[in-house]
Order: sequence, then structure tokens, then C-alpha cells
Amino acid sequence: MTPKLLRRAREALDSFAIETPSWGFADTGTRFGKFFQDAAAIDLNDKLADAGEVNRVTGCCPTVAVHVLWDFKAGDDPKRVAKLARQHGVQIGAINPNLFQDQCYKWGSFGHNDPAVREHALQHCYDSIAIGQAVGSEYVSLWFADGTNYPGQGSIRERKAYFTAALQACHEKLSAKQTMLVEYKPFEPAFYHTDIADWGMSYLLCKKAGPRSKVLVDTGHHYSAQNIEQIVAWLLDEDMLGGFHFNDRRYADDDLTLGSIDPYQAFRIFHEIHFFAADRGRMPKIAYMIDQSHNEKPKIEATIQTVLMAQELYVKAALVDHAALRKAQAKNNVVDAELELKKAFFTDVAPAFAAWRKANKLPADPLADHRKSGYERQAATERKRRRQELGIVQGGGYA
Ligand code: AOS
Ligand code: ZN
Ligand code: ZN
Ligand code: ZN
Repeated sequence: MTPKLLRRAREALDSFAIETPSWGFADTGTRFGKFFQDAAAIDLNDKLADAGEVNRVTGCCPTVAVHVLWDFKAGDDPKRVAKLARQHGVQIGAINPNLFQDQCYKWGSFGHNDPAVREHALQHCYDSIAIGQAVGSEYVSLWFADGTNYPGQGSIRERKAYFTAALQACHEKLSAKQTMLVEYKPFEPAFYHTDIADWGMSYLLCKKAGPRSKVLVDTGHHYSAQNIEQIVAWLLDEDMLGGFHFNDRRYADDDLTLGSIDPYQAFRIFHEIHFFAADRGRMPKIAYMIDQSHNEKPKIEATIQTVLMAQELYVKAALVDHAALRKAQAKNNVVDAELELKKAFFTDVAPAFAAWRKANKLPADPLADHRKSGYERQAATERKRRRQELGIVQGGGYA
């Protein structure tokens, strides 16, 4: 790497942080089954400890996304939870309300035709917003399983109106520090129509809800051929990109570790962000988050792997020579333009990582350091014993 590229890479590393999901450390899997792991987190304390371990070795995961139903129980003191996080060297990040598990949501949450259920869902969101305020979190992250399974089952337009009203009501409760992220997904669990099925629907609802509402792009929530980086570029240009749920996929919402299938896809997304920043002279504020569910890989290892991949692709995308790219674009030199991206993508960034980790007193090899630490083994022994003592049969939520 030239000194100039090395400097650029280190600047990128300094500015990048990615949030881990609390649910990624617990027993999750597919809807057909889960393969339990002794080391899987049992409670929020375990999840925060695991997130702390990921942050210890990578140095770029200071916050943890939490799930209200799975992580917060009625009567929990949010301030105590925030303190617990600090004790593990992390902070509470995005608050994820749960609007899909309660039996009352059989026909939807914000999209339900019964006003009492919509009210129930709304109250849960208000509570989540209040938790966010109490723990000092900036984001409330909304994902809805709402939709219908058969043609004719519901009024698509009526449900749209319910969503518009409920999101507006949520927006009113936000503090000046909070942003509401609205996630979209084309299908699953609903298989005929999903109320917020794509970025356009999310965009429209956010626009109607208010200025503190932005679109959340989960990379797994697109049809196979969809050009995700174009969506990202458009949302950036409209100042409507709020954040990401990163994961990789081969078919649909597979929740595989980032870059395991197509690292170039995530690179192209990051490239759009860096390119936008170069043009505007400022980095847009984006919540980078992981949303993955590990059924086979050890959860902490899978998370470390994802974080390292995200960092690497973010850094590589920062190395694109924008001036050269512009020049090639101006001349319609397709080959050279594409090669500018490829050159950055194939740059060996190991020297930049080595220097950055050394300067930040981080382990040279985060995964190896985690393995050597014995954390996983210790967690497995201790959590297995605790499960027996508490009479817990391993299980977990759908994610
Ligand atoms: C579901 O498919 C979405 O990706 C959600 O963001 C997420 O997995 C869920 O909210 C877990 O909490
Ligand atoms: Zn997601
Ligand atoms: Zn998903
Ligand atoms: Zn997913």
C-alpha cells in the first residue's frame, strides 16, 4: 500500500463502527429447528458480555442492539441495563420493539383491522421509545411481520392508512436525539403481501411520519437480482438512509455471515457511501448494524468474522480513487471505470489493519485472540451448569 492509501485506510478504520445484535448471541436458527449451543447466551447479561468480547478483540463494536421482549422484561430498570452494558464495555444501541410474537398479532400489529390491537402495538412502541430515552440510545428500529397470506384477505389500502397513522404517532413521541428506522422486507412471514415490502413503501411511510424517520436497509430483504447499491445511492441522495442490517444471503433472508456469499455486494454498497461522502464533503450519519442468526457457527466467532469482513470491505471501498473514477465516467470509459472499483476491491489492506490494531492496542488477529482466550469454553461450561440449575430447556425466539 502507498503511504497515501495507508492513510486513507486508517482514516476509514477510525471512522467505522458496527453494532452487534443481542439476538445473534442467543440460540436462534431456522423455523424448522435450532441446534443448541452450550455457549449460547441465556440472558441479557450473557449477551452483553458476548458483545463485549467481540468489541474487545475488534475494537469497532461499541454498541449492542437489543430486543424489547427478549431482553427487557416488565419492571426492568432501563438504567440498570445501561449500567450492565457499560460494565461489559459496551453501550445499548438500537431498541427493537417486538411486534410479531404476541398472539394478538395474528392479523397484524399496526396493520391489524382491530383498533385495540393497533393501540396495543402502539403502546409497546411508546414503551420502547421511552426505554431508548432512558438508556440514551439514538435509534428505535422497527420491523413489521405484518401482511396477508391470501389474495383478498385484507384491504391493502386500509392497512397502509393504519400504518401511516401509527408511524406518525410513534414519531411524535421521539426525542430530538432519537431516530426511528423503518425496515422493509418483501415476504416472510407473510407470503401474499407484506405491508412494508420494499424501500419505496418504507420511504413513503417515513416521509409521512416525519423528519426523524429514515429507511433501514436489511441486505437480506431483497429479491435475488435486485441492485441494492442503487437503492442505497437513491436513499443517500434523498437524505433518507437511516441504517443497515448487514448479513449475506444466497436465496432470501438467509441471515448468513456478511460476505460469505458475495463480498463484492457489500463492497459496492460501501462504495456508494464513500462516493457520496466524497461528493458532499461529509460522511452521512448511518447506523451500521448486524442482523444475523447463526444456527451452526459458534455465535461469537461468527460475529467476529462478520465484523472483520464489514471493516475490510468498508476500508477497501474507501480506497476507490474517486477522481480517476470521475474521469473514466466523463469519458464513458466503461472498462477503466469498472477497474477503479476492482482495483480497490483487490487491494491487500492487511498492512493498514496491522498498523491500526497496533496503534489501538488491539490483538493483531482478533479471531485467534478470542479462541486463545478460552472465553467460549468457559461460557459453555458456566452456561450449561446455569441452565441445569435453573431448569432451562434450550429454546429461543424467531429472528
Ligand atoms: C426480520 O426479518 C428482520 O430482519 C428484523 O430486523 C430482525 O431480524 C428481527 O427484528 C429480530 O429482532
Ligand atoms: Zn433485519
Ligand atoms: Zn430479516
Ligand atoms: Zn435477516
